[in-house]
Amino acid sequence: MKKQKSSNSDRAEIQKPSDDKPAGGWGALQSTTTHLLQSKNAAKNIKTLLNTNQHDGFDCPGCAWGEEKNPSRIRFCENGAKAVNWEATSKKVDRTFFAKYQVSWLKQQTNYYLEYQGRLCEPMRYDADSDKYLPITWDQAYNLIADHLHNLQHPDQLELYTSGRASNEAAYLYQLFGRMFGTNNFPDCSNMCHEASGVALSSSIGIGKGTVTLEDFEHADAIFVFGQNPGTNHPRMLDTLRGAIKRGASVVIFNTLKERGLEKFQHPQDPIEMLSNSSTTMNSLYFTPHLGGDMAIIRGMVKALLERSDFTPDSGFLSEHATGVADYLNTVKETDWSQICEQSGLEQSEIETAAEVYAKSNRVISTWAMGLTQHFHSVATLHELVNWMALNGNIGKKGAGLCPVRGHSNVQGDRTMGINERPSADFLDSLEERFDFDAPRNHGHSTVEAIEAMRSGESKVFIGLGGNFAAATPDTPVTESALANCDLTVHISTKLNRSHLITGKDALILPCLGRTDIDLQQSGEQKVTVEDSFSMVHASKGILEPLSKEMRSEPDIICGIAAASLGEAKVPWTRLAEDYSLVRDLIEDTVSGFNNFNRKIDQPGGFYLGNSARERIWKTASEKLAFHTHQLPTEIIPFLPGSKRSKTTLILQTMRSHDQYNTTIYGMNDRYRGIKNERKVVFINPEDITRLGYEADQRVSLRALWHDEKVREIHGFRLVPYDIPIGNIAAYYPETNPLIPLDSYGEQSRTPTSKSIAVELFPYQSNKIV
Ligand SMILES: Nc1nc2c(c(=O)[nH]1)N[C@H]1C(S)=C(S)[C@@H](COP(=O)(O)OP(=O)(O)OC[C@H]3O[C@@H](n4cnc5c(=O)[nH]c(N)nc54)[C@H](O)[C@@H]3O)O[C@H]1N2
Ligand SMILES: Nc1nc2c(c(=O)[nH]1)N[C@H]1C(S)=C(S)[C@@H](COP(=O)(O)OP(=O)(O)OC[C@H]3O[C@@H](n4cnc5c(=O)[nH]c(N)nc54)[C@H](O)[C@@H]3O)O[C@H]1N2
Ligand SMILES: [Mo]
Repeated sequence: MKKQKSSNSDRAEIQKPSDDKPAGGWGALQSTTTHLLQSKNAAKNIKTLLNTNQHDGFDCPGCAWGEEKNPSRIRFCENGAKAVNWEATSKKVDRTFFAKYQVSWLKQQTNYYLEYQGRLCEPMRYDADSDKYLPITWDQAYNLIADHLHNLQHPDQLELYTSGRASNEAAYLYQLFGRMFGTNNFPDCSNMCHEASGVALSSSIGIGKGTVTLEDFEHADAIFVFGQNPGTNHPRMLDTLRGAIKRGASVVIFNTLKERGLEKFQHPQDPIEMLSNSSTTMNSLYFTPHLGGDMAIIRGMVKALLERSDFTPDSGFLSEHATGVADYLNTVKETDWSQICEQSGLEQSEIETAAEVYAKSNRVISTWAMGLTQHFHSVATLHELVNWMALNGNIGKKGAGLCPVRGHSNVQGDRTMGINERPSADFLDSLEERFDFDAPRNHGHSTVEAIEAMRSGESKVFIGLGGNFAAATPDTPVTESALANCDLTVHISTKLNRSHLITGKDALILPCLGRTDIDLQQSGEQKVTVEDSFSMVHASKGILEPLSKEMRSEPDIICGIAAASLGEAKVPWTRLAEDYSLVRDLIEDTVSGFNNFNRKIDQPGGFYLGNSARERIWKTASEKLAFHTHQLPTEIIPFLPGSKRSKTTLILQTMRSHDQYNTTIYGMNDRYRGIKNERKVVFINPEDITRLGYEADQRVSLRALWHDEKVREIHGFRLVPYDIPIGNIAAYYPETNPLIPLDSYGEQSRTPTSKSIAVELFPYQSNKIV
């Protein structure tokens, strides 16, 4: 029974952070110090931090934001420090650890507990009889994998997952191994992340990457930031935005939540701001639309622009470079303001104000992240965004352009290296020519398709190059049973996580070196390379002595698996593992933009890969920038029968706290949102709490609403009154992943709709499993 609620509105006060401090600043410094000291490895870790993102140091595993040119600056942020610290622990998960615990016991522990136990130190194989992981030698592990692969009826029964921390060298070897084995099954984290950006940008501008460089931010008149939370997820971006604001540029934010980093920011490396305890106000305009409302906002801005007497589209640019413009503008004219306002949740006047900033700015940059990419209509939204930006020629012009802000530090590089279930024919041609084999030409599986294939028994072996597949993917029980259905699961990992506990009939954990570790091979200490959000490729070299001699590098492990399974006749795997510069030679031979690769990575800051759209060369079918025209979606959540919708239906977004890195939980606080020592919270408008008959702080259960009859529920979440639009709620991932149906994914992108989940609340009964 729901509690009848009287007007107890004093309790339903909106959650305020415990202090009103700006993002960054003293709070960040204090938090960095705490994390350093807690790591029990302070001296080592301070040395490590000073080497983050420095020439001859390692690339920060935190995020994919680019590096400023000024070499004297310290180049880490609070959350980068947490990521580095987490990896550089002195705690070991070795055979003694595994001898103590059964897998069924470990399964009961939290994600935080599992990773906190330390670094994986030696290869382990699951033993079903004792329900424990037992040590195995590397050679035995490679041979076991080779045996399983030889037993497959078809190469497409193998799934090769990649998480975006893998270096270019590791990713290149991995895809080469998979394709020589005969499959394009390369599901990756990108399928759950910026896939919609890749799909939309490729079809609009002919390349699936952002067109700006970091320097463009110094010349922009206006920066529009859609659906991202840089204060937590890309803290170094705040520094860039702050610089723009200080020189008078406008920053316009669209975010369903008022994120503190986007409101106020104190720079931890600016002595004046720190001493005077002042901060920079981070935006000129801040709008809080409904989840999934951004396409309507952009449509509204274009409509407002067309209605302004002082704005005319850049007809020179459009006639020379674009197709489909008239169709699109007609559709905009036909779209009613009422639909735009209802869907976006913004007033017409608000959208007009935002459009005015665009009209008055010669150079506009747009940035975005998961708030745009994890919806049903994400590809359509990003097409709309490109159309709007192109209207004034804001692509391929200094100080202007498109900036999808990538997540994992090398997720963009992994795609460049061929981690792609739909590789281009050109890329396969060049592999075939260089290595003399027939590459598979059929499309492989994306993440959702891989889960479906393992679930049905069609795929039998899963190998994960990093990541935490079981926790990061949707419909958790379904994914877990899909993994458990495999004949063999293999995880190449730095830390123990949930995926290792969801074992196939046979299961291996292969411990690898991380970014911070020294990688010593036959030819000496190795470096690897990565590509940031701005297509800058640079080297990364670890500086810490590895915790165990039994850890191997990712390239070494991949070469070991490949040599055991394929032999060395066509590719000298063992030689490649001894000297990564040879891998870079192969990359140079087969991937465009990497001429003189080995030489170019020696220059400080690395080198720019280039971007055709930035040069106004459009590699689309029409060789023009293609305007794609879509109707606004009729529903933010389609496929939900009318009978399942009611006034109690809420739309849930799942997002990151300040103390997590995807499925890695560093701590239980979310400082900027005022949450302490807990993660099971639901951010909700106080009016919704009252309307639905609950009280602030009450614990509730959440049930997903979907077209099938499957029960998807999670229990025991505390209602936190928050400044969030009515009808919209927010909670943390991965605790919420059981609510996302496997077949709830974006049109064309197949990205799970992590920011658009229809749910209803129901009273929590404490006997429910939490
Ligand atoms: N410290 C840290 N850094 C990280 C990560 C991490 O977990 N921790 N993860 C990395 C990865 S892989 C990624 S992909 C990025 C993720 O970076 P973000 O995309 O910033 O991550 P989320 O936490 O998912 O935040 C989504 C933001 O979009 C807003 N939002 C959600 N839906 C909508 C919408 O429909 N419209 C609008 N306008 N806003 C919306 C939310 O309120 C929230 O502020 O960060 C990377 N960096
Ligand atoms: N509900 C919901 N689900 C989401 C999202 C969301 O916003 N909401 N976001 C999605 C997004 S954007 C992404 S990118 C995915 C992330 O999905 P993944 O990339 O699969 O997950 P991570 O949590 O980043 O992976 C963490 C694990 O990687 C391993 N690891 C860390 N460093 C290294 C390394 O250097 N090498 C190797 N081999 N292993 C390493 C560690 O064992 C650690 O446990 O999740 C997606 N899932
Ligand atoms: Mo991501």
